[in-house]
Amino acid sequence: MNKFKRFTVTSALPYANGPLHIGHLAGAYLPADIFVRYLRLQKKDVVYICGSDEHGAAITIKAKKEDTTPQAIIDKYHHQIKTSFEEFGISFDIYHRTSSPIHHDLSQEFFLNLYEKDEFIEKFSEQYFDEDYQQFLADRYIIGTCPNCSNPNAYGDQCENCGTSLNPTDLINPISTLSGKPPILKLTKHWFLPLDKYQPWLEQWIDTKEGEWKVNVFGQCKSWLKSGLQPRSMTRDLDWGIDVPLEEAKGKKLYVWMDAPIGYISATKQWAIDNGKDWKLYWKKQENEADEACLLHFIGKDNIVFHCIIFPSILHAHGEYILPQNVPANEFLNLEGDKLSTSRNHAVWLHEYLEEFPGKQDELRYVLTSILPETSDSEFTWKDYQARVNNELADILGNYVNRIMVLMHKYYDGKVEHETGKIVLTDKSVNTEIGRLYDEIQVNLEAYRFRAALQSVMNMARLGNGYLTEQEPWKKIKTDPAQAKEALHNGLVLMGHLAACLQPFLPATVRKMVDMLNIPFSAIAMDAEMAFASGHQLNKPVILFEKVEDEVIEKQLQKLADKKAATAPTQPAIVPAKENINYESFATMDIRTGTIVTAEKVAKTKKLLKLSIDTGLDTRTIVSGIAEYFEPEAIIGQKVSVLVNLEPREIKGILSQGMILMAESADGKLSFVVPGGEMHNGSVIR
Ligand code: B3M
Ligand code: ZN
Repeated sequence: MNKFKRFTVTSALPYANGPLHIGHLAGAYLPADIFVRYLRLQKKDVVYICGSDEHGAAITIKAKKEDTTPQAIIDKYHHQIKTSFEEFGISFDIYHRTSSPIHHDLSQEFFLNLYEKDEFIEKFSEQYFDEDYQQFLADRYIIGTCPNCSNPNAYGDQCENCGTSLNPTDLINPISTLSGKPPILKLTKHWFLPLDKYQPWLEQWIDTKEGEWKVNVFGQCKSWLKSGLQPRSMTRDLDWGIDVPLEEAKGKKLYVWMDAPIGYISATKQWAIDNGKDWKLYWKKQENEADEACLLHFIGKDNIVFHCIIFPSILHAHGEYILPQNVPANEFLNLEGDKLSTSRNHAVWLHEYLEEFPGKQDELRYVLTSILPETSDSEFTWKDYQARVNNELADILGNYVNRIMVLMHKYYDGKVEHETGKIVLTDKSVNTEIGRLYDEIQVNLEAYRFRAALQSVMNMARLGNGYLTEQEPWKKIKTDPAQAKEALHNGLVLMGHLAACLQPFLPATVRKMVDMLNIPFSAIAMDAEMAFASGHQLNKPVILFEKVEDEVIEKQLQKLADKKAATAPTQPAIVPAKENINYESFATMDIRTGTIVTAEKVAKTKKLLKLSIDTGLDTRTIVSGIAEYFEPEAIIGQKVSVLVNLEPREIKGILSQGMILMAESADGKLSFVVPGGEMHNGSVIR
């Protein structure tokens, strides 16, 4: 990190098809904002880039749903998202949009650059086409049964059930989401990026990142490479997006994942124009490698392949651009025991939070930073929000600041006075501990461990509280006033350090602290000496954090419950009965009781668990699509019913021998089917 003087930091461009929720913040925005604020404190030259992703089926499908135009959708959500980010305090240098002409131009320039180098494979292939709508069916325009896991609602580009990435032609029984009818096949020409050709280069490059990139990111790249990369089409037959700049490609658009990452560059260009900068310094290779910028992409885990494989391939093929130094992707944030879901309205929406909790941005920043899904999925609950605000922000940080400020005013009318002309920290052990915490904060921040870094800052507040309790200036003021004064002065300097270290995390709180201290921001710069001149007058204390009352939390929980009720089907949708079968057919099924002995997630999938089951007959492996509902550790020892004579099937390279019976509720919740009484493994169910 230290070898770089210039940084280009990006956060994933949100699709302008809906508002932001706390999952977005915890994935790609809050960590980046903390990091960028830290870099700025280090006096690095940094540009922090973001903007709306305004192309692709995500936009057009939303437009259709709301019975309006794609343009209306992106205008509506771009402004809403931009405002929410601003109010929340995400400190982008620019929040741009991919519908801008500068972006269209640059994307076409990239395409032509690769085209002229003969990088693309031009291929005619048969693609699905909706005859009623006279439209090719790319990505989310087509659903069908996943060839891998039999999920009947897999998309043309990905099955969300098992995580496999697909081509529309992989789907079994494909259906157009436009007309609801089976599509026909029609010949069409597309331009493919030869990822297979770049594979050796990618392997070499990714290998240099071992140990530097997060394990989850590095591991996912390696496994993609291991299964072998295929050419990927960079063009689409769509009517919304950036025109493919070729005469023979009239009517075709660029694939949204080709243009969106270029959005980082076009946004930088716009920022450079607005601010009299040279954008090339932030993106292009330099004569001297030491002058090159450090490019960092903050994203959620579902975007890893695009930022670590596809976009780097495009940059590499172009040749003039730097590559990402790191891609610190986060895992997912859950909410109250359930996945965040836009369609089910199970979310804490940022614009609603800002409205209902005015002035409490830092409370949310604090709670989310404390639970960032840095290495595994994590969970937001309102009770935890309340506990962290009350017991940590208010009782530790707020309390410390308040004690210092109140006592300084009570005893000295808020005036700092010392015969040496200034006050500095005189307590050696406190001083040493602060130094150690500074190091800890720095090391953790530079390793993208924001949770740990914030903990270290809070430990500084704890240190202060401990010091005050030990010094008891409120007693010493009578017995040893000089000592009392020194203790409070030390405490005041510590408060200055605390403000300095909080800057990347809680900017609004720091503003209030700096106000109380009545000092300029430059006094809490990372390299500033923390001291107060004799005669300095402090301002009156203000309360930093109010406690969150139970009613507030109840209200939020009720709101989530109401939303759930509103989106849930009013009556449980009862699946229609199947046709009758005879007893013989039923009797061919051999169903037994068993016990789950081991359980683990199947790598690269969201929904699959690999189980070993004691069936009474043997202990066998079964792959089951229940990972979203059950933690592997939690179901060991669980009694289950097993169809033991189901033909073995290979799923994700694992031979699955049988099937666990599950009950499924109308809203898709799963539970195990188990006999009521005590049954030994191998008992027959009939
Ligand atoms: N809009 C996907 C997403 O929001 C996409 C990110 C683009 S980053 C260049 O998950
Ligand atoms: Zn699947």
